Parts: sequence; structure tokens; C-alpha cells
Amino acid sequence: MSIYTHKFLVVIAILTMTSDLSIEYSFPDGFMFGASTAAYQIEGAWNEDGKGESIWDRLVHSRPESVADGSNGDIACDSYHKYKEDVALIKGLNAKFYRFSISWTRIAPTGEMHKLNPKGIEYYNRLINEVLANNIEPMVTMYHWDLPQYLQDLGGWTNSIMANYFEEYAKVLFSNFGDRVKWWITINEPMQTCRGYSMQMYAPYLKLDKTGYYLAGHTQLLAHSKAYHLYNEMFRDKQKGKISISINANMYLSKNGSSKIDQDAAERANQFELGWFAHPIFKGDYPPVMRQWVDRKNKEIGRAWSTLPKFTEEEIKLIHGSADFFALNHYTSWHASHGKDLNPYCNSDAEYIGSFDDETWMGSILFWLKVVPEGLHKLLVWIKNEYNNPPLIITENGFVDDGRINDLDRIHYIKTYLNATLQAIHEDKCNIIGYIYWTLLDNFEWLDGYGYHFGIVSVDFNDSKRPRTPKASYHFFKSVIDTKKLDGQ
Ligand code: GBH
Repeated sequence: MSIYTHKFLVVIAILTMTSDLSIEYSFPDGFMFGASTAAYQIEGAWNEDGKGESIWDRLVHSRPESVADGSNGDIACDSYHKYKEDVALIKGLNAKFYRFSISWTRIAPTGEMHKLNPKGIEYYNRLINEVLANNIEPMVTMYHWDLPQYLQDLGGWTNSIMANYFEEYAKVLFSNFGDRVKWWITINEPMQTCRGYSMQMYAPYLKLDKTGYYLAGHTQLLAHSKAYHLYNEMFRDKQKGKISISINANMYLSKNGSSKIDQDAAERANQFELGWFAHPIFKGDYPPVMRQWVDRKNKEIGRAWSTLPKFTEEEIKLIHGSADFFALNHYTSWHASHGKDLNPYCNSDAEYIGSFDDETWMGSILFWLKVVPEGLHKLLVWIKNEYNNPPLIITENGFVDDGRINDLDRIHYIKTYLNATLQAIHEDKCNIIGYIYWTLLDNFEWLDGYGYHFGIVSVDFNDSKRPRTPKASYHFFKSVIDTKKLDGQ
């Protein structure tokens, strides 16, 4: 596409913006703009240069029918070979941050740290150096769901020994890359990891119900805190970086606004999702409402113990305070009302019914993604009040469509969600320091395959060269980064 077509698309996009932004706020100086990716979703080269087998490799090869279109990430965007093009795209956005993840099985094929794979370490050195050479800061996710299969055979995240393995892995990453990487995310969306153990939503594709669900969460919190303390003890003085964990959360809004019982249900839903991981880290231990309700549910069925494991006093202290900033992944909002839901996406222990029945909420091609920018605004204020206004980076936020280049709905989404962010900053004094869009490239969308596109850059998966084409939203996002405003030109 020519540069003129691009400009034309942007002009059209800006003219057709549906929402009128009443007040023209600007993003503060130094606000961190960027885009995000994940290793398994973009790299390909699944068995190249000594890489070992991860739980995703195992799942897509042994049960291809579990992926909507029978596809896999064997080649994906081929970023393993084309990373320079990806970095150039971040550079072209004028974004200062590139968030990507490291594939554990490239660093150590079985996950065990006495058997490192030098070629995997070299790859990430090349990528990090390329990022820095372009005056971009790397933000590195250590774990975005691709556990080494060998560690899964030991029980994966349901085995607390995984916290030790993760700590050793983190040590190798800090030692090799920490001289240049100053922003670390230990784990991406621990709650989704848990769903891979409880309800076959991701690899390892197990159905261990609540037992597997809460155990996997418990181990990840311990793993995260061990990595954090290791950094403090061995690396922080010298490397001076920052660490957090990306917690994903819908915003649950009371279905019948003023009904106390629905308000309580929405609050419970928020505590069972975001609070599950944020409360231990920012306040100490699991949210009291979660402890009470899960324990009671277990008693009711006659179980002598609670599926929600308990931390020791010492563990509570180790986990509390183990984040230098709040990293939030947010896409959408739900309504919640009191009741028992059969919807597997709602935690039955919390007794809320989740729904998206508000006709004013624009939809997308995925049932779960509605455009509710006011939900983000409310969530940011909720986090400010609940956790004492920590510095916060939105580490993911994104919209899905069918892959069109002239992606006006995505522009609308980004614009309205950034507007909500600006309102939270200026009207509510929320301490928000960055926004990282999910995702740079159309990619392998886990069990949904290749039919669902979140990228601001299109990738032609029918062409072995995997050519990239920036979409209208890419140019729109660039104009926001350049002007620090939503309608500046
Ligand atoms: C992100 O997770 C991931 O980090 C990223 O890898 C992925 O590509 C991106 O989303 C797009 O899907 O539980 O009822 O809401 C976002 C969290 C988890 C939200 C699964 C949607 C499905 C149905 N997502 N969830 S529901």
C-alpha cells in the first residue's frame, strides 16, 4: 500500500470517529506507549536451534482438533527470523516500548537450568540489542504460557516445586539480559494459566476443576515472589530495573446499578479475578471474601479442606509488596448479578451471574469482547482506591476483528479506551504511567487459531515470507503517540 493510501485511511478514520471527546486532555510527558507480543504466538521456529518442547507444542501436535482451525504456532509470524522487521514496526510507531516474551524452552529445552541452550540465549540477545539499537526499551515477559513439557510432566503449576524452577529460570534471565532489560513481567495473566488446568481453555488442556485452578494460582504467586526477591537480593542494586506481574481483569459492573445484592456480586467477581492475584501482592494474602466463600463452598459439599490453598505467614510476607508497579491487562467488562451461573467463565464459588446484555455495548467477532471504555475508567479508579494508587501500566488492551486493513472499529476501541485512561489520569488522579497495545501483529490466537485478529499490523499467513502490512489503526496509534492527544494531527 502506498504512503498516500495510508494517509487517506487515517484521515477517513479520524473523520469517522464516533465518539466526541468533550475535553482535550493530553498524555503526560514520559507516558510509556508501546505494543505487546508473546513468543508462542509470533515466533514459530518451534524446534529450531535446540529449542525444546513446550506444553503448547505438545497440545497442538497431539490434539490439533483442540484449535478452532486445526492450526498451530509452528511457523506463526516467523518472528524468530523476522524480528528485525517487528522492531522496525515499533520504531515506525514512534513507540518507546516493545513488550515481548521469552520462550523458556529456547533458554533451556527441558526447563532445567543446568542444561542451557546457548543458541536460545543468543537469539534473545540479538532481539534485545536490536530493540535498544532502535532507541526502544524492551519490556520482557518471562512466562506467557509456554511451560516446558518436561516440567508439565512433573505436574506443572499444580506442583509447588515449579516455584523453584521458575526462580532459577528468572536468575538465568536476569544474569544474561538484566544489564539491558529494565522492565520485567514475571508471568502473563496467571488466571488464564489456571484455566489451562481447570477447564481446557489453554495448554496443558486439563480438567482439574477448582482444585487444579487454585493450586496453579497459588504456585504462580509463590514463583512470582521468589523471582522478585531474587532480583532484590542479587541484581537490583546493579541493574536498577522494575518488576511486576501482568494481571488480567474484566470489570464487573452491577447489573441492576443500585441493587446492593448485585453490587456485592460485582465486587465479589472483581475480587475473585483481579483480587485473586492483586490482593496478595498489594495488600497481603487472598481477598477475605474469596477465602470465606471458597472455604464455605468446600464445607457445604463435605470436603474436609479448602480448594483454595493457604499461605504460611512467611509466604504472605514474601508475596506482599512483590511488585514495583501494577501491570494490568484489560479488554472488556461484564455485568454481574447475584446467583448461580452455569457459564464456565464465571467462578461458581463466587455465585455471580455474568452477562453482556447491554445493547449500548458495541460487540466484536468474539462473544466475550464488548467495547465498554467506561468499564476501564471505573476499573482504574477501583484499583486506585483498593491498592492505594500504585503506578500502573496497562500492559495489554486490544480489539479483535476479521483482519481488515481499514480497521475503523479498532481505531474506535483504542480511541475510546485511551480517552477513558486520560479521564482516569486527569479527573481521578490515577497514577497511570503507560499503555501497551495488544498486539503488534496478527498472530496465533491460542485455541481460536488464526481467524481472530488483534494486531495493528496485518500478517499474510498464506505467504511463506509472512509479509507485514500496517493497518489504519497503526497510523492512528502513531498519531496519538506523536501528538500525545487523541484527535491531534
Ligand atoms: C490476552 O488474554 C492474552 O494475554 C493474549 O495472549 C491473547 O492473545 C489476548 O488476550 C487476546 O485474546 O473468560 O469469558 O472472558 C486476555 C484474557 C482470557 C480474555 C480469555 C477473554 C475468554 C472468555 N482473555 N477470555 S472470558
